[in-house]
Amino acid sequence: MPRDIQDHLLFEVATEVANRVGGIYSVLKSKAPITVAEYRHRYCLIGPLNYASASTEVEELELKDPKIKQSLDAMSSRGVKWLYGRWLIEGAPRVLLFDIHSCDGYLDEWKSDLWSLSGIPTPPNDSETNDTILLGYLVAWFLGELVFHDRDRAVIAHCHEWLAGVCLPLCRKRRLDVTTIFTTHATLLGRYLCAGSVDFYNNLANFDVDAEAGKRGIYHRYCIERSAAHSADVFTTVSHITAFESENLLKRKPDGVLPNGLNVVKFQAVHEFQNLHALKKEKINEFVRGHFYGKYDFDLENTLYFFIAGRYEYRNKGVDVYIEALARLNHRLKESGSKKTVVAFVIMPAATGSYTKETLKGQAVIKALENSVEEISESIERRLFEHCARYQQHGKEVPTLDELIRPADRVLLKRRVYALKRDSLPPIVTHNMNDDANDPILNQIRRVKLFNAPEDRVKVIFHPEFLNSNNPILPLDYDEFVRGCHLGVFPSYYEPWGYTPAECTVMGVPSVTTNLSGFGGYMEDLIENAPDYGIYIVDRRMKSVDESINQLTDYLEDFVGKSRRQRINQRNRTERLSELLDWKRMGLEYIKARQLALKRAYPNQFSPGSNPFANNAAVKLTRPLSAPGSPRDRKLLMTPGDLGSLQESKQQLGTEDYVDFKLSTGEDSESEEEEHDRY
Ligand code: G6P
Ligand code: 1S3
Repeated sequence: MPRDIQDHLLFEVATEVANRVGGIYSVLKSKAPITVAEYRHRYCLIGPLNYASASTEVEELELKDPKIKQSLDAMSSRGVKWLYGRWLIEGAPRVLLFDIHSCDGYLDEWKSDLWSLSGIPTPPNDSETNDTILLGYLVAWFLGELVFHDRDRAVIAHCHEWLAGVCLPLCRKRRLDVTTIFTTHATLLGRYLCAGSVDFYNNLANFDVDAEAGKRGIYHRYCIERSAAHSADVFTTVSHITAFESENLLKRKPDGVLPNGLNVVKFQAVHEFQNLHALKKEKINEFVRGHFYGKYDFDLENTLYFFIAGRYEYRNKGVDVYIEALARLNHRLKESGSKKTVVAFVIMPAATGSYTKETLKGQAVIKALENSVEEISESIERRLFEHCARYQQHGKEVPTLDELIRPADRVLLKRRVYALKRDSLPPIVTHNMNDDANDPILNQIRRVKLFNAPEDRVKVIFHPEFLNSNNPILPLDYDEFVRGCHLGVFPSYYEPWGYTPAECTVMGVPSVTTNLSGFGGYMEDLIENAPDYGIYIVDRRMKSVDESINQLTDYLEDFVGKSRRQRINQRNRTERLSELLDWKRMGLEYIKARQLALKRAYPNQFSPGSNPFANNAAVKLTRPLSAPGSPRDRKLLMTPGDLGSLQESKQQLGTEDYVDFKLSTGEDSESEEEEHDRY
C-alpha cells in the first residue's frame, strides 16, 4: 500500500525550537500560526531539549498518537530521554525535544558510523559538532522507528541549517521511507569568508571550498552542511542571493527560495501605530536626557533616533559602513548649520561587565531632578489654588512666582541642577567592556572622532546588550524600542535574509538595507521608488565601499531633511508594505516545497497533469491571499515564488497546485480543547 500523502505528517527540525538563539527561532515562531492552521495535529517541531528554556516555553502534553508513542517508547527503552509538549507561542505547535545528552554514551559509535557511512570526519573537541551529531542520529532514529510503526502516512522531515542537518544523509543512506527538505539560512563558509576581507561576491565561483574550509578549521562542519544539502530531496535557501552562494559553495543549486515572513498583526486604525511611535519615543527621550545629562543642549523635538541592531558581526552586519556614514553625515550637518540632532544607537551584544557608573549616574541624577520638580510643582499647585481661593483675605488675585516657589524649593532645585554638572563628554558606551581597547566598534568610533561633543550633530550610543523591559536604564523591549525610533540602518554585507529591516517595516518604521541582503533583494524586486516607502536599499554589490558609504550618507541626509509631516506620511506608507512580508503570503513557498518533496518521493501519485492536493478540503490556509501591498501593477496573482523559486514547480507544479487550497472562514477551526483531545 502506498503511503497516504494527503494526510502526511510534517516534522520541522531545528536547534532553535523553543530555544532562542538567533534568526531561526524567529522563523519558526512567527510561522507557527499558519503551519498549525494548515496541519493541526499533523505538525510537530523537533529540536534538542534545553531544560532552562523548555521550562518556560513548553507545556508538557500526554502523547496520544499511537504510532509516535510506539516510536518514542522504543527509543526510551534504549535510554533516550525526550519531552513532548506544546510550545507556548501563538499557534501552540507540538514540539518533541530530545535530551541529546541522554545519548552521550552513543557519541563515539555514531561518529565512527558517520565517518564510515559518509566520510565526514569529526574532531574530538568541537562540542557544537558533537551536539549536531547527537541530534542528527536521534532524529534519524525517531524517523526510522516512525515509518516502521506507521505504514500508512507519508512523512516529511524539514531540517533547518547544518546544525539540524546530520539526519539527512542518514535518512538517505538508510533508505528511510520519508521525504526530506533542507533549508539553509546561511552557509558556513560564506559567513566566514565575508567576515574576513575577501571580495566575496565577485569571487564566488572561484573559491577552493575544501581548502578555504580547512584553513578556517571548519572542514568537518562544512562537510555536514554540504552532505545535508546533497542528501535532501528538496534543497532550499531563504533568498536568491543565498541560493547563488549555496550553488557555488555547497555545489548544489537550490530547488527554490523560501523567504522569511512575519506574523503581521494589523491595527484597526492607522493612527494607532503612529501613536505608539510617539509613546515609545518618549521613553527613549527619557533615557537620552539622562545619558546626556549636563550636556543636554539639543532639542528633542528636533532629534531623530537611528539604530543598528543584531548579532555582533562587525563587517557582516555593516557596522563599519554605518559608523563611517554617521561620521560623514555629522560633517555635512555641521557644515550646513543644521538644527537637527541625530542620536545613533548601536545595539549589539558584546562581552561586558555591568553598566558603567556614569551611565547609571546619568539616569539617577535626571530622575532625582524629575522627582523634585514633580514634588515642587505639586506644592506650587496647592499654594496657587489656596491663594486664589482665598483672594478676598489678601486682596491679590494672582501671586508672584517668588510667593509660589519657596526658598527651600530653590535650594533643592539648585542642588539637583548642580548634580548635573559634568566635565567629561557624554559616554559612547553604556557598559564596562571586557576588551574596550580592542573592540572594533569602539575603535572605529574613536577613529572617526564621534565623541558626542556639543558641536556634533550626530551623537552615538553603543548599548552592547540586547534590550528588554527590565533594563534599568532603557526599560523597553526590542520591539518597543524599534517603534520609538525613526530609522533602522542595516547596511549588511552578509545577510541571507535580514529580519531586522523586515521587522521595522511591519512596525511602520523606515529602514536602510542593502542589495546584498535577502530582504533588500526581495523588496527591490517588488517596489518601485522604494525610498518613498521607507525602504532605502544601498548598493553594496556594484559600488565600491566608499561609494556605498556615500550613498548611505545621502539617504541619511535626505531622511534628516524631512519634516515631521513627511516622516508621518512615510511611516504610513512603510506600514502598508506589511502584507508583502506576511507569512500568509510567504508560507505559500513552504507549501510548494513540501509538495515537491512528496512528488520526488512518491512520483507515482502525481500522474501527469494531476495534482493529488486539488480540492483537498482538509488543507486550509487561514486567510485569503492578499493583493500585493505595493503600488506596482501586477496582473497576475503573485507570491514570492513568482520571483523564481522551486525550479520544478515552474515546469510541473505551478501555482494551480496550491491556490486550490480551501480558505478557512474561521468558523470551522477546532477549539483548543477539541484539538487537544485528538491526541
Ligand atoms: C506620531 C504621532 C504624532 C507625533 C509624531 C512624531 O505620528 O501620532 O502625534 O507628532 O508621531 O513624529 P516624529 O517623526 O517627529 O517622531
Ligand atoms: C540567519 O541568521 P543570521 O543573522 O546569522 O538566519 C536568519 C533567518 O533566516 C536570516 O534572517 C539572517 O539573514 C541569517 O543571518
